[in-house]
Formats: sequence, structure tokens, C-alpha cells
Amino acid sequence: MKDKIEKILLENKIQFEFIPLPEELASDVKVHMKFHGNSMDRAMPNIVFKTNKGFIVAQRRGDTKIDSKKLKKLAGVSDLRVATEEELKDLNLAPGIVPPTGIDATYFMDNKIFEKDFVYSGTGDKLFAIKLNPIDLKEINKSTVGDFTTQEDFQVSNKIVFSGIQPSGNLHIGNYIGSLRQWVKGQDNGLNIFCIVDMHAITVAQDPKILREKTFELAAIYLAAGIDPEKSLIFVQSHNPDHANLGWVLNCFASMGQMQRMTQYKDKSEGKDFVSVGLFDYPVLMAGDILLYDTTEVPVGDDQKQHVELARDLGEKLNGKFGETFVLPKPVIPATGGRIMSLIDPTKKMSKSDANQNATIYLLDEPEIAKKKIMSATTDSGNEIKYDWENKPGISNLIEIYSELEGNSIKEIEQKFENKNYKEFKESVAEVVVNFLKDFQAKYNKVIESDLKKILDDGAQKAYKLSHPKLLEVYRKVGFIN
Ligand code: AQP
Repeated sequence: MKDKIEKILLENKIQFEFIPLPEELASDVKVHMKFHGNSMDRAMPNIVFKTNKGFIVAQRRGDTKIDSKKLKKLAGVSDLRVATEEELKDLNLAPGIVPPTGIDATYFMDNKIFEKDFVYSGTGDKLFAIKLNPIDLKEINKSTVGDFTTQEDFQVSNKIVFSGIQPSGNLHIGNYIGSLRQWVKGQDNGLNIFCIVDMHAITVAQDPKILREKTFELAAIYLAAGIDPEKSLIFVQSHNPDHANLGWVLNCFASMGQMQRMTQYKDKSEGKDFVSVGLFDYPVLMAGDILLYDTTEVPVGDDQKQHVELARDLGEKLNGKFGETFVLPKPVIPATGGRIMSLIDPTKKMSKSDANQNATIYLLDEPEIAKKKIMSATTDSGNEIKYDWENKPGISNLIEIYSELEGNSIKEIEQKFENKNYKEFKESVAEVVVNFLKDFQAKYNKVIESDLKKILDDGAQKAYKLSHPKLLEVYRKVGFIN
């Protein structure tokens, strides 16, 4: 059937594009529309009806439903029912994957379809959808157009979230507040993909044994933070080769100048004897990570904003050159907590790789050690608990940590500690941090015993099924043969 419609469209000089679909998603139009970064208003299901005057095909916009009374009136029939499987077989069709043309029937199109300049439809082959202009379709099918639908009340979320953390070093409360916590908050909505980006980790020297251990540790940290593998996809970057493959293609479109502007590269390479090409180039791989899944949102800490913008720029560049290919993602950075600072030097961000262990509260720190770190955090010579980054960065940082972990607003904290000194305030911050760590670590100790390998394997398989059609689309567009 796919070949037949291809022939019809070519003969009629109609522009179209076949969109490969991962097998697992193929039967669920809502899922694969979402996967392609589209909502159901771009889907065009084709339904075959048996009427008292023969077969008709009704084409509607995917977010609407058919009003059979109206369709009967438009088609001028008194009887109307969905064709049975047997009847579809007689027409050489399979249920659920009816193509948009080439059927021996009368065609009816609902007006709402024409609000979009292109739509996605089945092809008769469950591994391919087709993208085309509905006006072209109307011409070749000689369709009757009218109003025979009502708006569906369901809303398909169009949100696709992708983010990742490197399994390098020890995760800290900055990673938790800036990233992990945002992921957990959003996972009930849309498709959420959380990656353990081991390929990014090797851009600086890693001990292979420790990297393996840290990869499992990070998976357990994801789960302890509240990422639920039933709701979200968790996998290891190197398990899905599409990331490196798309990264390579994108490399060929990123300019040296663009890459040299990446501030994280400048920071991380400064003063180093050896700087790998990987460290320079990893934002392109990150762009690949994001663009592969038609990601709409990337929840990250403030330091990653520039990299998400690079992903956008590269996506835009390829869209301009090859036509719409990538969804352009936006970084989602929390209003507060997007940049938790070092406890020792509050003008620097808290970082896994800080040489001074006292600068950072690690998620797996002994609570008593974390308490000592807070008590010795750098403040200033004043005595007022005031949120003022310019003059009081140390205190502002502690206020932010308190606020993020305890849920109080900055104002409430300032009021609460109005007549308290720094020592008393630090004791309260330490208490909040200790309580948080105890709770987090109890969850961590539980999940570290679970079958993490299986969760990661399942995640990688699903991720590949989602990403591979996109990679194939890019390969085709750049001119690689199938
Ligand atoms: N201090 C921070 N405050 C808020 N968010 C932060 N993130 C990192 N530091 C802070 C966010 O955590 C995620 C982890 O990203 P990553 O593992 O790719 O590494 P990174 O950004 O390089 O993190 P680090 O902790 O600074 O590691 P090193 O020391 O290795 O460079 C990202 O979303 C990041 O924004």
C-alpha cells in the first residue's frame, strides 16, 4: 500500500515525506505524534466507513472526533458504521493504518484539517507515517470538504524533556537543587528522558573502574531523588549509539568560533596540561543528546544554559538547510537554586570537581560532616541575615539552600532570622541540610539494592527506539544512503 500511495503522489507531483516509526510506537498515533514533537492537531487519521451507498473515507484532525450525524448529512447517507476488519481486508487495508489516498471509496475531509499546512497520516505500512499538505490530498482524492467533527476534550502533552548528569565525581546539593529536583517535579507531564551521560564524563580523565561504579551510583541517585522508571526513561548515554552518531553530524555544522565561545570549556580547560578535543567538543554531543528526541525542554542549572542555546542554534541551522528536522529546545532554569555556590568561595559555583571538599555538600556526605561544612561556610563581617548577592554572597547562598530544601520563601527566611546571628542561622541551615541528607540517603540505600542494570537496559532499548528514526531522517537529509 505504501508503494501504491508513493506512486500516486509522485504521478500527481505532490510533495510528501515518509517518516520512519519505531515499531513499539507505531501502533499508537498519540505516542508517535508526541515523539515527533507534534501534537494531535497535526495527525490526520483516516477512517473507513461502510454506508448504504458504499465505502467512504473520513479524514479528520487528530484532536477532534467525528459527529456521525453531521458526517451522514454531508455524505448524503442514511446508514453509517465503521468498516469491519473483513471489509478492510477486501479493500487491501489493515485496521489502524489506513493510508490517506488510493482507496476505492469516496473521500470526506473535515474543514479543521486545513488549519495546518501539513499533516501526518498513516501509509498502510505500520513502520512509516507520511507528512503532506492536506490541500494536495484534497485535489487527488477529489474530496468533499465540510464540518463533521467536534473538538476532543483530551489534551495530548507536547512536552518532551531531556536532561542528563555526568557520572563523574560525587553529586552535590547543587546538582540536586538545580537539576534533579526539577526533573522529579515535571515527570507527571509529557515524555521525560533522563540520561547518565558517561560519554561526557570521559572528556576529562576517568578511572574506568570508578566510572563504572559511579554510573550505577548515579542511577541510584536518580531513583532516590524520585525519578520513577515507570514514568520516565532512565538510561546510559553510551548504550544508545545514536547520540555519538548525531553528534558527529552536528560537528560538521558547528563552527570553531561558536565552540570557542563556550564559557564552560574556558573554565574547565584553564591551567590544564592536557585538554582533550572531547572537552572542547562535548557541547555538540550534548546538542545531539537533546535534538535526537525532539526535546522541547531541558531542565538544567544555570551553567548549562549556553550549551542548550548551542543545541538550539545547531537545530535551527540544520532546519534552515534541510527543512524542518529538529524541534528547538529551551533551557528551563529554576528561578532560584539554578546556581548554588561554593561554601568556601561563594562567587564560584558549587562543583563536583572542586579540589576543596569543604566547598561542596555531597549528596552522600555523612550528615555530621555536612553540618561542619555549613558551620565553616564563608560569610562576611556583618551580622544581618539578608538576601543580597552583591554584598553578602555567602549568606545569600545559605539562604537559597535553606529556602530550596525547606520550602520557605526568601522573605520568610529573612523575617524568621531577623534578630539572629550568623552562628544561629548556620545552625538552622545545617539542621535543614542534615534532615534532607538523612532522608535522601535512606532512600538511596534502599534503591542501590534494586536491579539497576535492568532499569538501565530497558531504558536504553526504549531510548534507541525513540531516537533512531530521527537519526535516520538526518542521515537521509545529509545524503547518506540507506
Ligand atoms: N552549583 C550548581 N547549582 C545548580 N545546578 C548545578 N549544576 C551543576 N552545578 C550546579 C547542574 O547539575 C547538572 C549536572 O551536570 P553535569 O554532571 O553535566 O556537570 P556540571 O554542570 O559540570 O556539574 P558540576 O557539579 O559542576 O561538575 P564538574 O565539577 O565536573 O564540572 C547540570 O544540569 C548542571 O547545570
